Amino acid sequence: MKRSTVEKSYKLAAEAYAELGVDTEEALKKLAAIPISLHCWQGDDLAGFESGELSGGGILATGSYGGRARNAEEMRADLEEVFSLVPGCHRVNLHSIYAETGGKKIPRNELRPEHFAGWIDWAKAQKLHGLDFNPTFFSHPLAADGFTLSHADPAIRRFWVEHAIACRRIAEAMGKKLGTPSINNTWIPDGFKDTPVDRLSPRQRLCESLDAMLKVKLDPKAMRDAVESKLFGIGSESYVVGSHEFYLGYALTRRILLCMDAGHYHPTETLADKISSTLSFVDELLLHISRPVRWDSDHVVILDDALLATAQEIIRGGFVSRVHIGLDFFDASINRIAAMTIGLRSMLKALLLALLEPLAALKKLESAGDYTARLAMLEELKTLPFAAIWDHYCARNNVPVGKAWLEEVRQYEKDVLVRRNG
Ligand code: RNT
Ligand code: ZN
Repeated sequence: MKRSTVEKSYKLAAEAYAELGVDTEEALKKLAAIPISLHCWQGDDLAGFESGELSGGGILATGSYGGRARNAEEMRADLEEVFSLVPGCHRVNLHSIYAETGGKKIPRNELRPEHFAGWIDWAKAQKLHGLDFNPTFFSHPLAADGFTLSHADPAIRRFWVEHAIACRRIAEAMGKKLGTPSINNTWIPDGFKDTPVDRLSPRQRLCESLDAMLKVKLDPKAMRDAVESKLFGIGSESYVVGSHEFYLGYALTRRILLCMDAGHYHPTETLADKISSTLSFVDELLLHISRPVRWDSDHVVILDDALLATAQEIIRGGFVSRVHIGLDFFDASINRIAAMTIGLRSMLKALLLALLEPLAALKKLESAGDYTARLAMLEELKTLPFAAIWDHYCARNNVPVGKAWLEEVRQYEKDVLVRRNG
């Protein structure tokens, strides 16, 4: 689209919003201040650099699209490409399996910040908003029987507690070097395929392990802990140790962050409704924005009703400073750069749509009991000229407007991705 068309459309659209009392410039300013944490693992289908098999907890990338990143250089180049197609300043979310160990096999409980120096230097050079982190409790021989921090064997538990502590220190180093707290998120695959008899003991062991992990006091300005629950996984259909209730209680009593993943609840539950409930008690949340299709399928995030409702809750509730937004999906059946770009752009569109609501007016209607007008307004808002505001935001951030980003991805695919074999 011609730049002059984008600007003309923006002017008209801004007038339409202004009629409702919405200041589009204000909305764009607010949007620019919301960083999204882009998960690196869409870039390589969660393979990591340890040369191990992906396994555990039913997380599985399906598809065989060519060109996945095979090492840190390739992954960083791909991420740079994504960020060149998306407006704003964002974060990257790493797992411990993305350590750079110079070809040496470092046991996970011995990982150190130096193994992430390449990532930290890159994040600084790229002027990223920051880095986030995750210990990796899957794709490992000591996780092969489906238990890690809640394992009945104390030696295996100990190994994973040491890994957890090692990762917390790495997150702290990231946060210190980059000047923004790194959120270190703990998700474990632990659970039973079939009906357990003793549901309590694994949870007691998990609690002890987490307490041992948190005993090491680190600088909250540099790192924060989050815990992520799950309902079930492949191989843990009947029982998951780290359930929602377990971690809600844990996060509350230990004053750490609760991580909620959109795919980790019963299919008719919505993440959106959980935000104000949990924030009534926990200080901060980490969200894993995903798209469950019939199950926790981790499809690429798109601008659907669920995403919009989540964004609306964050904005309407005034929760921007207490909600950390991370993406979590992995689809190996399409171009991975496109997958990340679609996910990031969709998240930003949802936030912008939410920021463009005439919130005070809507609240007024609600408190006056005028539910007729509330419904009417919410429906009218859906067809306001949102696209013109979004296009203008992309143009002024010097990223492609509309579908033009896809041409750049196609070019990158031709120049870079097809040369990768595997
Ligand atoms: C798995 C969780 C978890 C992972 C990542 C890779 O069900 O959603 O967040 O997707 O840690
Ligand atoms: Zn998740």
